[in-house]
Amino acid sequence: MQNKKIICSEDGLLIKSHLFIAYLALGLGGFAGLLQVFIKTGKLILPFNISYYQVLTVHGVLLALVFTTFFIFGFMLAAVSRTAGCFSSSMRRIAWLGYIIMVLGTIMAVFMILLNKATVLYTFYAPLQAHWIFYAGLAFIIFGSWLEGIAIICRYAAWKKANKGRLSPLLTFMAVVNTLIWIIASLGVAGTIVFQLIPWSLGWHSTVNVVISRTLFWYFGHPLVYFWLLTAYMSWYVIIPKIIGWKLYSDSLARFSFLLFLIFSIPVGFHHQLMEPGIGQGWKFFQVILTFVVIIPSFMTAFSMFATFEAFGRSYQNTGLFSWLKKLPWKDARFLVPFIGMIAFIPGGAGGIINASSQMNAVVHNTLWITGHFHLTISTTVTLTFFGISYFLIPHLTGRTLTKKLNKIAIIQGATWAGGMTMMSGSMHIAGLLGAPRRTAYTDYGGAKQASDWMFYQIGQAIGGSILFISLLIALYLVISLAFFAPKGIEEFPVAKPDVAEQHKPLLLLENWKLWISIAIFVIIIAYAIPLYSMIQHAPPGSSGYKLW
Ligand code: HAS
Repeated sequence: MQNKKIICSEDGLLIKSHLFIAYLALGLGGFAGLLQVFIKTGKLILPFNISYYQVLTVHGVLLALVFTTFFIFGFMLAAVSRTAGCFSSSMRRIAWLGYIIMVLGTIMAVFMILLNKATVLYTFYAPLQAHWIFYAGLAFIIFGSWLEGIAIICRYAAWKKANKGRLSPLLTFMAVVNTLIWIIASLGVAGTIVFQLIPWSLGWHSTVNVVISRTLFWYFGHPLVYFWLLTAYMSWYVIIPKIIGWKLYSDSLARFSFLLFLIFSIPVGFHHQLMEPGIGQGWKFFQVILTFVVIIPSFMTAFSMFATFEAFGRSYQNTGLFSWLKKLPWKDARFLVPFIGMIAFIPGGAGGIINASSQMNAVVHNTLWITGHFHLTISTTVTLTFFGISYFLIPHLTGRTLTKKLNKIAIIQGATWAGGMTMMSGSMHIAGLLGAPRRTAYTDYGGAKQASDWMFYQIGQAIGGSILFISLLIALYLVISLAFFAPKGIEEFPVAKPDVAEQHKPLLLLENWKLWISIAIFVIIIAYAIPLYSMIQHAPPGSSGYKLW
């Protein structure tokens, strides 16, 4: 009889294929990152006229877009399969088709970057222009991911049909919310790619409406960061409590915080455009307020995690203010590595609040501070959580175990990542406050003194970046060992259960999708309809009739 707690092998193959591309992208993209920090010190000049910007594009696209999307869909498929049961063969076929389209799109995009025909960074802002194959590749990645999203939603619907009147498993519910955020948000970037950038790149139009394309990008770009974050939160809410030997803090709180993300994570893209012309101040201010609203579910998550850890520690009769901390399983990498990510999110989140604070944004925007911010959030909080997940998920799928020795190596991996990132991201934050610009290989516009101050921190970045690269190699060693060489055995996919005695049954209202999706769309329309209309109306002279170009 099949053990219900083990993901079935057909789903396993699909999930492993996702993780394979994710880690391949992480290795190559991480190597590009190492090159970057050295180019910035002025000590490294690449052969064959390879520019800093080309390497930066490889780094950004492979890490921010490819690593994350493949890992997240792989993990969400795993989470759904583990908690709602195996995918049917037709659902799995849809997901495989999506995967193949995504891989094809990745090859197209990366190939064009390597040919230096798409050196446009990961945000591919117009008027930087790439070859149309690069844009088509990105469109393929998005389209493929939608198919995978459909498979997830279908599995959820099948579970609901078979379990009428019951609340779905929490991890499956969370995967559905994250998928919805992804689909609604990526409509924006798909829109600019298909209707603006591809026709412009093919030469069908000689101009492009830059404000609209950037707005559609950021309509997608900010929920994109929550798509990354919610995957980490899935693990924090449901997996980490089980790893420490405890239970869910509150099923309804977790669901409600995810629904708040569904409603508020999308209509906030203007906070990336606060310094841009072409958008009314009032609309920017409105989206700044919404940005502060979307911070609330992160506070709910922080509260929930603290409560989980404290309740667990105190169950050992620890009465001291912090003595309960000693009881946490510090020697278990599946806990410690994501925990370091949680700690990093305290300054990372605070940095985000500074960025969002309208006038403060004027100080930090376009400086290395922002690069420091996202290396704390996506590259530490989220990535370390992904490592923590991989350290049980890969052996779970390959029928191997995380041995004591591998666990120790994983702890070293987390610690070196923390050390390297503290140096690199810390240097970026400080250099940014001193005015060092972001997305720039080298500049001395602040004068010689300024440039030498920045250089001090560039060296800090280079040392931190090198430690990080070593940590990345250790992570890849672990991934390969767990996939192919670790001893055979059964590694648990931990899923915490709610403590039914202690809490009320979560309301079915939390799964009233018509209600939540309608509210989300309503808020998006309020935040975006008038500003977009005005961008089309007031398109710059020389634009064509439709004013998209
Ligand atoms: Fe951000 C720019 C605002 C979160 C990623 N952000 C970026 C960019 C990226 C990025 C990639 O308003 C650059 C894009 C580019 O290329 O231009 N960000 C925010 C705000 C938040 C935020 C308000 N960002 C993230 C997350 C990211 C991410 C998450 C990736 C995963 N960000 C901005 C703004 C800009 C920006 C502006 C544009 C700047 C500009 O000018 O261009 C918030 O969501 C943050 C809320 C988070 C918290 C922290 C809660 C803490 C928790 C941990 C608890 C710890 C525990 C440990 C439990 C309030 C949940 C327990 C400890 C014990 C001791 C027991």
